[in-house]
Amino acid sequence: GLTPKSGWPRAWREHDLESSYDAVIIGGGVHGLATAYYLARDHGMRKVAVLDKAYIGSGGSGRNTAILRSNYLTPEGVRFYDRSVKLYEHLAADLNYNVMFSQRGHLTLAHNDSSLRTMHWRTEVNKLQGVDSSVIGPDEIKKLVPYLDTSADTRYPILGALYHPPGGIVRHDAVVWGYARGADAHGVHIHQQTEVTGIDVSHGRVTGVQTNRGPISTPVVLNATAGWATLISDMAGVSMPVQTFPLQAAVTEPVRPFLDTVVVSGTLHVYVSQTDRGELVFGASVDPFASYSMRGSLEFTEGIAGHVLELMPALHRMKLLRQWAGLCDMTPDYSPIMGPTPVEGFYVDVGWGTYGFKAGPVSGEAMAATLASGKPPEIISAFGLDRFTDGRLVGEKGAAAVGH
Ligand code: PYC
Repeated sequence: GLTPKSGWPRAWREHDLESSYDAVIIGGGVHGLATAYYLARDHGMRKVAVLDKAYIGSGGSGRNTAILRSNYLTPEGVRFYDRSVKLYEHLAADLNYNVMFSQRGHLTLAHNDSSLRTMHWRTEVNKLQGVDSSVIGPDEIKKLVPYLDTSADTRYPILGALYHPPGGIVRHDAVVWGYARGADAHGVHIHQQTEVTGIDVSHGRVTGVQTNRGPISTPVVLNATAGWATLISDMAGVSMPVQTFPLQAAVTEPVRPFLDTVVVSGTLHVYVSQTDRGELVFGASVDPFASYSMRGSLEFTEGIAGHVLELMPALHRMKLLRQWAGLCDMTPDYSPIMGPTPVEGFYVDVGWGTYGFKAGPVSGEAMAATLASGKPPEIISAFGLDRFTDGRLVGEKGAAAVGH
């Protein structure tokens, strides 16, 4: 039988807060932890602190529906997310931590001609970037997901789907814990329960941060928060074109495995996948009003249940186990904001809307390179804050999960 084992090493250690660090990363989600990991591993910067006002993975990294994919609409977006999928493919080996990435395929259903047109558009952009996507018809969809109602006389008939075989799901907590353990092993200090209350700026450059545990002096600060992106950036005097909305999700009781692809319907504002435990995970688009609330609502539950049943009527007896919400920082073009800001030494990795978790590895890799050299690498050059003043938006609305 199982006997408790004593003397296991802690996956990451606790440290006293030092009075200075070479870099301070605000936000202990997958983005902040991955940045710290790659900074220490690839750039030799080890005097790095990751601060989280709660516990690591308590924000968007622990609240998302763990879907990975790279079937975006813009070439910049496809290249970026494809790098993330590739990093995820090797993450378990890199971190020596089982992140349970299951590349089970991802279907985005089209219920009308304009959606189908967008799916064709995405397919062509994906293929040009070397990403595996194609448009398939109802018969092929039915073979992949026998429980889907593909008959022509439903209220929202399925005309076709964007099929993306490399997409899938991952165990999101494992990704957070794996990066935390890896960063710790490279000397990074992870400080939980450490809230940033101010950012010190002198003569246009960052000099430190104030926290509930005391001040830290540092020449480099990264805002890697979600939900608090604007509040943290405001502390440095940098305003962000971001509005924060809750996004709700839910899981059912576990049932035997029957759904081995991810199914998304933009028209019905719903996505569904089945975990290795057998639970169905459902998510919707963001709530229709800006808010910092993370409470669930009956309206969401009713809406999602109705929409799931439009797709898979056979699920009508399943019970929901629980629901929750996370905060999504939406930008005007549905792409993130990554890179330097007008305040020297103050960097951002924010504006992750409903698509941040899947970008954790590539963001960590790219932000680590940015923090180490002061210059964003090519893969994130399109996502700079200055695009909003220069009018170079990267419009991803047509591929950003479900309709917003
Ligand atoms: O972008 O794939 C996505 C997604 C799934 C859930 C929320 N966003």
